[in-house]
Amino acid sequence: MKGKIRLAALLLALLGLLCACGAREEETREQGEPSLLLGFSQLGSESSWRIGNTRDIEQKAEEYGIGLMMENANQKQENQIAALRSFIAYRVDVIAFSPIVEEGWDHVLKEARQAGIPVILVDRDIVTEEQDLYVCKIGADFYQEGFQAGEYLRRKADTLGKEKLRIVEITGTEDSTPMRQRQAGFRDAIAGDERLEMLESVNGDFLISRGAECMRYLLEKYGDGIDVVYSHNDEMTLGALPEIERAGFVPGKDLVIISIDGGQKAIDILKEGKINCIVECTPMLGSTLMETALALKRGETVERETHPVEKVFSDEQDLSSLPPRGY
Ligand code: GYE
Repeated sequence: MKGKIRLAALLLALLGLLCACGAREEETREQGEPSLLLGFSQLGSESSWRIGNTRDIEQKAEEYGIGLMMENANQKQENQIAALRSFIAYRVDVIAFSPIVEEGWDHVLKEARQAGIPVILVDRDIVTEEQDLYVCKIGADFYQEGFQAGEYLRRKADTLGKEKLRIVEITGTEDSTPMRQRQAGFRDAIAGDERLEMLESVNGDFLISRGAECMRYLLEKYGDGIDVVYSHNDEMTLGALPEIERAGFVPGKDLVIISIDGGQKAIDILKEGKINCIVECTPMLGSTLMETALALKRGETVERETHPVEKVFSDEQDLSSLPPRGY
């Protein structure tokens, strides 16, 4: 008798589970939007940009009524790949991720394609021969950011009336899209300008601590022979500034400081005159991500690339009325 009761209970539980799964498929929200489960692999928490990006995605998922499975990879590609595999196993409706580096994604993205789960690249890009491994990319035009940084420096050289400006570069994570493209854009913008000479490029991995280490190394090597610091993000700039002051130089005056991101802390320092130019890179990609995921769920086609509009803030402008940055 007991065996029969247990079997009946098991069958009931199984039936309930099947109904629930079926329910997730058919469940729709009041506005008639389909229910949607989004798996998002975030690469880490290395900067205020990244933390702002994570917060924005969480907030917008809530606003749009989208189920969000967020995994933080703590700067490790293998953790991102494991997260993507878990999203596939869970059969999420859409996968999105911010690839820490550009190479090494084909295998796991082929598994997502095999499972019929669309993939959205957020913030950064990948390099692949198979363009159908992802549906679209939402994020900044990093080449343009680098180009704008170079354009600013050419204007600054005019203002300073200098015949020679010697530049050091502190780059972001090796082989990441922002590192490769911010470097390329900057070099293309200054190419042919005899006044502007690249001394050396060192990798600071988008981290405050590494930005400080890089600046210490460069100051020990070049001393007062550095005229410009081009840093790929605010965190590394914030690490470099105290080292410049410790060496007896005034950032923003003895050395031109150019940064990228535009978080509140760096903007405040720009207003103080210790940074000369910040190229904006907004982390607020959540709304576009949610709208794109919902469009895919509805079976609509979406733009292949979506770039946010971004500004340049510098000592050429009156920044007193700049609203709070939110990251
Ligand atoms: O510039 C930096 C973050 O991928 C645009 O990554 C992002 C970059 C950003 O660590 O602060």
